[in-house]
Amino acid sequence: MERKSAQFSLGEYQVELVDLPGAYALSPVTEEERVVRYYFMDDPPDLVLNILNAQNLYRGLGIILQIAMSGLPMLVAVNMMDEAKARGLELDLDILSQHLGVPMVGTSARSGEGIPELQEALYQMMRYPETAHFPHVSCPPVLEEAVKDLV
Ligand SMILES: Nc1nc2c(ncn2[C@@H]2O[C@H](COP(=O)(O)OP(=O)(O)OP(=O)(O)O)[C@@H](O)[C@H]2O)c(=O)[nH]1
Ligand SMILES: [Mg+2]
Repeated sequence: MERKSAQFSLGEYQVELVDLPGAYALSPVTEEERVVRYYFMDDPPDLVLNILNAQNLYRGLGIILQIAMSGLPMLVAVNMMDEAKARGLELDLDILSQHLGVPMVGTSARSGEGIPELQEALYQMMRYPETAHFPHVSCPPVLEEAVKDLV
């Protein structure tokens, strides 16, 4: 499985971008998931740029939560916005981002739309890493109560 990387500068930072295979979970079921999981464990990146497909955002929700809960800072790019719009899909990423507690930017890699905003969001997260926070995920009340008893 190929792992390509590229370098670019962003403001005062020199960034190494490593492209990992497409995965929808960190549970090592598929080969892609195994590669991503062990990459994150063995050599944790400073930041994860999680690129999802706007046409099938639901499928990406699981990995958003898994990466966020692993504690790695993450920026989500919702790509293929051009195709999604052409199909009449309307996505309110600001609302979704607020609900999940995870930063999200809409992009179209083909047209370049949203790429400056993505770069800006990336820069802000590198410049102010302390603003990275955990997602708003809660367990069912029964579990929340049980966990309270443990700590
Ligand atoms: N219309 C449109 N096509 C896109 C966009 N981004 C990528 N594509 C196309 O989608 C196809 C797949 O792109 P890849 O970059 O290989 O996707 P990937 O997610 O890395 O795929 P895997 O590594 O196999 O998981 C290519 O033909 C791209 O040109 C986009 O924003 N809009
Ligand atoms: Mg790829």
